[in-house]
Amino acid sequence: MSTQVLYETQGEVAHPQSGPMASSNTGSADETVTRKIFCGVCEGSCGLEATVRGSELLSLRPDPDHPNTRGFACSKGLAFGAVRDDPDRLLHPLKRQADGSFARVSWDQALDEIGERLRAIIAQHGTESIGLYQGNSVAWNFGAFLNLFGMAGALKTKHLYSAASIDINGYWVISELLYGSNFLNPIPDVARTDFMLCIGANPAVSHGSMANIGRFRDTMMAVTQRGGRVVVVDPRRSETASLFEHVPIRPNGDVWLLAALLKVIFDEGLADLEALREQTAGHEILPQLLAPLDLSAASAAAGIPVEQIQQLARDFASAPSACAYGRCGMSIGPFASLGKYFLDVLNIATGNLDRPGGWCFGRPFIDLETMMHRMKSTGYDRWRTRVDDFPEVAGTSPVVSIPREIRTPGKGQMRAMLVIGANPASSSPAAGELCAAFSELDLLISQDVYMTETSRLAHYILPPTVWLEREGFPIFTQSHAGVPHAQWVGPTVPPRGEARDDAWIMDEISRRIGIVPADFPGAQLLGKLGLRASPSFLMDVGLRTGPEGDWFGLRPSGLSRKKLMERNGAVKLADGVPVGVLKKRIFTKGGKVQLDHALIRKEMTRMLAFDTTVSDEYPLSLISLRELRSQNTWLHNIPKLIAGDRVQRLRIHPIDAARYGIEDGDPVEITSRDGQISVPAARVTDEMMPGSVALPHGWGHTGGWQRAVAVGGSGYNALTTNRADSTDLPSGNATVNGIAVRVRSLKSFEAAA
Ligand SMILES: Nc1nc2c(c(=O)[nH]1)N[C@H]1C(S)=C(S)[C@@H](COP(=O)(O)OP(=O)(O)OC[C@H]3O[C@@H](n4cnc5c(=O)[nH]c(N)nc54)[C@H](O)[C@@H]3O)O[C@H]1N2
Ligand SMILES: Nc1nc2c(c(=O)[nH]1)N[C@H]1C(S)=C(S)[C@@H](COP(=O)(O)OP(=O)(O)OC[C@H]3O[C@@H](n4cnc5c(=O)[nH]c(N)nc54)[C@H](O)[C@@H]3O)O[C@H]1N2
Ligand code: SF4
Ligand SMILES: [Mo]
Repeated sequence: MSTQVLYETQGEVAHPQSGPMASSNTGSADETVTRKIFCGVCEGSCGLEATVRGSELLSLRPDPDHPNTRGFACSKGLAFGAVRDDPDRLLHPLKRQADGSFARVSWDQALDEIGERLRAIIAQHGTESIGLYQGNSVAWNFGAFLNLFGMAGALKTKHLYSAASIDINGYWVISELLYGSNFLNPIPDVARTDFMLCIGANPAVSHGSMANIGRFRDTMMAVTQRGGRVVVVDPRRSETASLFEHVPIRPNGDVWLLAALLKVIFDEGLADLEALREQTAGHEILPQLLAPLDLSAASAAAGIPVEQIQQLARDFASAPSACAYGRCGMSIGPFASLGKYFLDVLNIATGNLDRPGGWCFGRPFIDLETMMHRMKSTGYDRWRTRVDDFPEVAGTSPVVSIPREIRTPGKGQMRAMLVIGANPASSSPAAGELCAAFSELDLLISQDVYMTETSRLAHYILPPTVWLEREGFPIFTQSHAGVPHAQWVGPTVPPRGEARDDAWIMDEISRRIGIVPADFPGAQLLGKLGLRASPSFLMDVGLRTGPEGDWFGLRPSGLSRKKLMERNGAVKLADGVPVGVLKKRIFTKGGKVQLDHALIRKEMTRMLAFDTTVSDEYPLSLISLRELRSQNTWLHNIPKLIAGDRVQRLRIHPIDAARYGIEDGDPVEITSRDGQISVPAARVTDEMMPGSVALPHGWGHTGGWQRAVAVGGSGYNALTTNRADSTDLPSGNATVNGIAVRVRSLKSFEAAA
């Protein structure tokens, strides 16, 4: 039966075989046009100006008129043309041959064969044997995002995995408990705050995560310029910490610090009880929860003197406005969920929730939080995973479980996996074990721009468009923008080669296994009748019937996809984040933040019993480090981004370097309980807190990205574990931070060789 698409998507019309280029963003062959777009590499979502002639991208520059980023963009976004035009980019579907090499095949052949193999697996083992893996890049492709959750829903598989479970699952859990939705996450109102406490985040390099504060670094600088304070808590004097007051902390000590700050606040009567009564339910739990905490034990675990913790608590509580913000440094350790709970409680208990300069809810232009809540696509612990008994988080299972889900026989054993825009062979814990398990699957498919450490293991590699080549709106960051705005753009340039939108690829695979990649009531039935709603149709309806929408003409000043796509640039919705919207935004009983949960009490007990002593065998604590010109495991193939003497370096304090016989520049061996790697060079620097060492993740490439392979290095995640009991238990989020290691110099071995 031929299928009718209710509404044309740019993604679909942009494919050469399925119609002419009908995009408002693409110029004709000889015309030079400049389009205002946004970058789809990281959560900065920076406004860019692209100059295009035909299919040629002439330049990318920061957009000075973008309401949020106001003329800022980083080297990665500006260099992205080189990714689009990378000679190593995959431009045709590839199929693995018997000898392990890959051969080019047509889309029809790849998709038909994949369909056939999936149907056979489903016939034998059921749809619950099919796995899906969502990588970071899916967060910049609304069509892929919707189709992915749609496919998982239609297949009724629990094998939906997300890179979020090596990143932010703890945040999803706490947001569900406190505010009633995984995806309703307050952001720091940096632009108006008097005091910013920045814990385990390095926005001067990362440009922010779960907080899309345009010109993040400058906005933080402005806090101190107007007489406020910024305190950065980090084991390393990071690029951000070096600009402000720095409080060094032992890796994974944050949960102790945050609990201790709250204890001081309650013990000294500094809590805003009125705010707690007005905005929350169950706040009585807090003093009880904190009673057994011993400040000196917390101080030892965090490596911060008691007096300093007390002073910080008093200063934060007495600031006219304050926000505590935390990111990766406190979300990829063993108490990520409890730490995030305390972070939010610190904001709430000091009267800073939903107040100017505090911890605020953003203003998305498409209210996805409400849409997803209504469709019940958010939640926590509605079911448990088969092997490890992890609670589900937003419909996903944690990546740590993948090898066990592949290897444990029984109903629901995973047999096939579609990996979309992820490189788990490098980014996931115990990466070596994951690769071995992947090779045991009946079918592994990878949608990736490159032949990466992961896609080279696949039976089929399917080449996606990059963000410059497809329609988009900032689906993931629109709720987190410091300056709320709306933007929706068509493809800037046509796809290279045979690259296709990830969403299209998923849709084609879905068709071949007889499902509609949609998870709303009636979607499968409508699909059988030949009706499929495209992601852009669904999102447009969401926009038009939402708070900023045009209500199909009833509110002429409102927004629609068409209006936004016709406009060259983003629309500013407000000067800053809204305040006083708590009751309107949250989904919990009585519009109150729910603070009392059995889970939190249990986690507190676990934390108090946790062994924080340093082992003699593995005396150092390894943390991850992000660099300006990397993006997790990719972008190392771009000459401009890898220029200079860039190699993977282990940072170590001079005291530790002397103790372990390491000199600046030495190659080093790093050993953990779970693995051993060597990295090209040490950087001896007092920016590290003694006892901790830092290493960028996502290096040590194999596969077809030749320059990336040539720069060497090793995968950080050979040192990490996927043991279920090593995770942040409530969320199953992997612990890849604060890994106990020992190090030694390899210089003498090199010299001898
Ligand atoms: N240039 C660049 N930008 C990126 C990325 C990238 O790879 N490169 N990745 C993107 C992604 S996926 C994300 S999630 C965001 C992350 O955004 P951020 O979290 O802001 O970035 P990180 O560099 O991971 O910052 C974590 C900081 O925590 C510190 N830290 C490590 N361990 C601890 C600890 O136990 N406690 C405390 N308090 N601090 C600790 C580290 O030293 C580091 O400075 O960045 C995004 N932006
Ligand atoms: N040790 C350690 N491990 C970590 C972290 C850490 O700090 N330390 N950080 C964690 C974090 S925060 C994250 S978010 C994860 C990231 O985990 P992943 O998502 O697995 O890693 P990325 O490197 O972001 O992978 C992106 C992949 O998508 C491909 N790609 C780019 N654009 C597109 C596209 O449009 N479509 C498709 N189909 N593919 C595309 C790239 O080529 C690349 O292979 O890693 C986690 N792992
Ligand atoms: S900060 Fe992120 S979004 Fe902004 S230009 Fe750089 S890579 Fe792109
Ligand atoms: Mo991330």
